[in-house]
Amino acid sequence: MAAKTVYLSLGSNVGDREQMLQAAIDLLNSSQVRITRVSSVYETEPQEQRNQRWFLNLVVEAETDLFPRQLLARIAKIEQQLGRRRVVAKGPRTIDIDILFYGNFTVDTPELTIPHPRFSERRFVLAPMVELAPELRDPASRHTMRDLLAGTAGQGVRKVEFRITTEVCGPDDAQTLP
Ligand code: PH2
Ligand code: MG
Ligand code: MG
Repeated sequence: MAAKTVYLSLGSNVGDREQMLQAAIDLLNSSQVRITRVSSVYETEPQEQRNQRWFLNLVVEAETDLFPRQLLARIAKIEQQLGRRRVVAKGPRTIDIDILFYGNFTVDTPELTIPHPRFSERRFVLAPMVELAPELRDPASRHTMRDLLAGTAGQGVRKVEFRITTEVCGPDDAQTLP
């Protein structure tokens, strides 16, 4: 099977949030998940479960040969390595890695739903997504990321200076982000 382009949402609101995002990206970037681009880092108001610390969020674009369930298993392992404990649903976490898109595919099983079921309501997902792929269309609704972002005004989201450093895998060779 040809490699698929995937978009993942990362978030942290416990401990050293920058360091958690950096560590998660370092663990993700491997022969089977090749990170191609990383958005800016955003500090974001907690959604849904609102009484908790603000998050740092970003989105990565990657190429992968893994099937969706294999990718999910890889992600669960990384979350565990970084000390994730499932205590409160949607509550504080050292790291959360969610699959937003997997090529143009949709997946709907008890373990996994792609596109992510709540991405279109979340400015903390759409602001970094628009940076990477403004014209990408949700394979279900066919709306672009840019159009969906406009529907989430009012949720606190601001870009922060912190920059992730990673080996990004270009079409031919690897390069280091500035
Ligand atoms: N994740 C949630 C619930 N709420 N809010 C923000 N700002 N960022 C998140 O990553 C987040 C959230 C459940 O995964
Ligand atoms: Mg999540
Ligand atoms: Mg999750």
